[in-house]
Amino acid sequence: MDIIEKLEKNERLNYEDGVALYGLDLFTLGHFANLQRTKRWGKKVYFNINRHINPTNICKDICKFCAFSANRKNPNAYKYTKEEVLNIAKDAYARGIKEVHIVSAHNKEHDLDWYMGIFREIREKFPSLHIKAFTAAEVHFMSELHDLSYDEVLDRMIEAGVESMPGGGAEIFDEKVRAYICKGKVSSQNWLKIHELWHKRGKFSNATMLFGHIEEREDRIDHMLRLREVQDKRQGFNAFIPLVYQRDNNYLKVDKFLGSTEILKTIAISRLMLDNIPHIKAYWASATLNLAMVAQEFGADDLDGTIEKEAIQSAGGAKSAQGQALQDFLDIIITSGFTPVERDSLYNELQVYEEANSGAC
Ligand code: V47
Repeated sequence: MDIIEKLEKNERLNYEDGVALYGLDLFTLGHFANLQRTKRWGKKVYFNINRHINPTNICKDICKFCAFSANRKNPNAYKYTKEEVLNIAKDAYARGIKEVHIVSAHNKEHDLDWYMGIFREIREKFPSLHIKAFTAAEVHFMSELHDLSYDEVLDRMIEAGVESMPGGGAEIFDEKVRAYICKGKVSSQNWLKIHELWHKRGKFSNATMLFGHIEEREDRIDHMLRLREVQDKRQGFNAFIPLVYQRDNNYLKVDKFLGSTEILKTIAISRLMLDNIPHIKAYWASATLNLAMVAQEFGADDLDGTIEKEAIQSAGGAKSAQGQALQDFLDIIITSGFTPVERDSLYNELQVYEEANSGAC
């Protein structure tokens, strides 16, 4: 059966199909990805009102692609105090922010107790603020630092009030590429295992993929399929987030950068390959806001959120440092023909913004 026939019959796609999808033209891919997106979500596009907090950029690991961590190209090392993190959360809460997304570099001066103390205090003082925190790479780092099993670290997170896990640290699962771009970081197998253990506890998480550097198209399909296999077991991934590689201020030499077509194709293909992950996020901070708007036509149904302060993509050159003002965000979504839906961190709908109440023209 050829690939178009499989798409028309809505059959599950295998590795060879995934690679073959890249051979289709963008509009054919967009047509099929949009059918799937529309079948599930119609014209709705999800976002939340969130605040990213990155307590330190001092990291024991040296990932070649990372411009966020302090190094020779980024001499501005910082380390927040516990009070500083709590004040950011307090201020966010007072302004109606619903989620804090807390991820950090791997720094042994900020140990597990330090973070758990912060999470516990946020939980006690601001009980309606959802805590999305600790990537699988951080769980791995903490397990090595304290000689704890992954189970023990995850249980401590839950006990301290962490409600969901972000999808960072996945990068690219192919072992050869991974060894080149982020040697020493959590292995692919362990990244997947940590999320599986989290899902076993009835908890939800996200999954990212860093693309547009030295990986091949085949590696992206392999990455998606490894996630699909885990997802088949417990449906614990809420969203897949393809992160477009930002090229500035780092140690990964890449001559050829992705154009919009390849980015949109990859988003559309992820919608088609990941038939069991409900949400595909066009992360505007890495894809740019305008391309994220177009990506809504190519399978994406989620835009992350207003973010407020973005430190990782912007360190690599993205124009995302100040986040998005809510009204601007709503207006651009509505004028691009979609219905913004504010969601909570677990995708429960909080408010549907129809044109009438947005102020867009
Ligand atoms: O894991 C680092 C990536 C990730 C660069 O779960 C880079 O909802 C592009 O995971 N170019 C952290 N990307 C961000 C992340 C995330 C973001 C938004 C939402 C969620 C979620 C998760 O940023 C890292 C790494 O893959 N990253 N450097 C770079 N130069």
